[in-house]
Amino acid sequence: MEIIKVQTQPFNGQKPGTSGLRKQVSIFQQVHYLENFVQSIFNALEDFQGKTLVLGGDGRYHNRTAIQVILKMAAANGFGRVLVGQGGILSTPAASAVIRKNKAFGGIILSASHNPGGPDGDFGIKYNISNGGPAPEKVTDAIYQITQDISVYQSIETADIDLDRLGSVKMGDMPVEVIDSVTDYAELMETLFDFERIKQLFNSGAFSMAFDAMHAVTGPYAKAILEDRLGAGNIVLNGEPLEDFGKGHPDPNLTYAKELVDILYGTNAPQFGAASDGDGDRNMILGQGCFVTPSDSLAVMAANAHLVPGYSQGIAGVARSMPTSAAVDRVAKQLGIACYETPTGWKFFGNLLDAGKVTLCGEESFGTGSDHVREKDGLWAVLFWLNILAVRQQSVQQILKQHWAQYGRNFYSRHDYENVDAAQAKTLMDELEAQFDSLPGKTISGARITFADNFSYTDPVDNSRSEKQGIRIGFADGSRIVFRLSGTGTAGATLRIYLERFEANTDLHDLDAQEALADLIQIADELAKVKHYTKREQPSVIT
Ligand code: VG1
Ligand code: CO
Repeated sequence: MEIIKVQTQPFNGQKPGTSGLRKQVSIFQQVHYLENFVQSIFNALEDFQGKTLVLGGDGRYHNRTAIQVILKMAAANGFGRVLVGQGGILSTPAASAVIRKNKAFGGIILSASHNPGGPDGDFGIKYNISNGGPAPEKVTDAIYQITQDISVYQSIETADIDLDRLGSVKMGDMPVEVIDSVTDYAELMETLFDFERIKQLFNSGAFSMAFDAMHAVTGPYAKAILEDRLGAGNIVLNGEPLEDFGKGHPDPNLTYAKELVDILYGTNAPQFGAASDGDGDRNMILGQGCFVTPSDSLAVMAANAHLVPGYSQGIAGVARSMPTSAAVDRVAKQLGIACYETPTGWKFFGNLLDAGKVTLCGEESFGTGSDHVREKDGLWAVLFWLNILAVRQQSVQQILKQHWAQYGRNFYSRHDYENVDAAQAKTLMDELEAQFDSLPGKTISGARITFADNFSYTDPVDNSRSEKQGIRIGFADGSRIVFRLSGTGTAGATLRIYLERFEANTDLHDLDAQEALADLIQIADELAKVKHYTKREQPSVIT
């Protein structure tokens, strides 16, 4: 095997964001762009010679091309073997499961998750470490440093391999195993959930569901698990993964998963609805005419974990990202377990999970997961809910209402202003920070501010510190407004405003969230001059 060394020059801006490096496809298609980043990953790692790398992606445009490039570079750089998903496909949680099961050195996941795909869409790449989780900041920082003065990468000249044929082949001298994308993952799910009971639920004749794969990666997984193993019937919509996701935006929320939302809110709606995102790590949970916010979903899961075989021994603790509502905190308190608050992004849960400090974790951005892998996991969340529904024999709405009655309701909403002017968005954030000293004690529209800060986090396991993770404004009644700029977008800036208010009074729990939060929405605009700086009258997406 002849290793070729290719001269190259650094590209600006190869800085991993909240979850890997995400850019427009056209940027990734520049000569050497992908190669530079991949070589920088390898250069940042130590002692991987002869070891196993896992490789796969969400099947979006450029996935197959990138996989062949990475296989050749992995061979040239001395990996012992690569496990690659058939057709280049591995959902993000499945990749995490495969890394863990095979005790691989790490994995490369090709995805821009919920961002649109296709030649005009986005592409992305991220590195996961041996625990199956996203590389922590010290690794992604090292990768970025290396991208800034890289001058050579290594590859081999050889024919592409057939990604569609299962089995072992060679890339140069390095064995490549094309593995079934679903098997390892589906087997793991069977160890966690009561498949027999869920099967009975589907067979009862009184229960049906709809699952929207949004033409993204979870189609094959949902068909194999829900339809084939659990006998759910023909319930998967948009189940064929397409390179451009059928020109859709594979983000499972009330705006982009409208087809599914219409079904669940329509006549003859099924009892349960769910959707997942581009790479299969997000989930949206719906009941008949009812939407479960991801923050509530995490809380309901924690409160009902004892009903699910994989968690019936009890959960060690829970964690949520800072902007996620405190609904799960209330459950943790009642269970007498710890609750951790981390910055946005799944990489911050890894240490807590590895140390056994938490079992369940989640983010308001439609992500929930547990210690079974080190990524958030869309289908896992759907199965968790199905298991709860099968045991409790109640509707989604009944479960949610009873939950609120017991714990109170954290009214919650996120307002996104997508693709606004980046400089204006930065000014908005800077001006908010400039007000920090004067805000505590101030009353706006009848609400008294008690604190204003920019969230920072010290990891309780390795003591690493992360600063400036989002501006928080807290009020005397416990309400919160959080302002953050997205770290996954590729065009302009995306401003996220997170709103939360606690309501103990059961009589008020049926209010619409936007109504219940109307005062806070108004205050957010006043404080940050949102309309002025975004030049928008309305958010682009409300969840
Ligand atoms: C968003 C979400 C964050 C999530 C991240 C990756 O990041 O807010 O909670 O972890 O996407 O999710 P940001 O920086 O744009 O707010 V995924 O499904 O896109 O990998
Ligand atoms: Co995702």
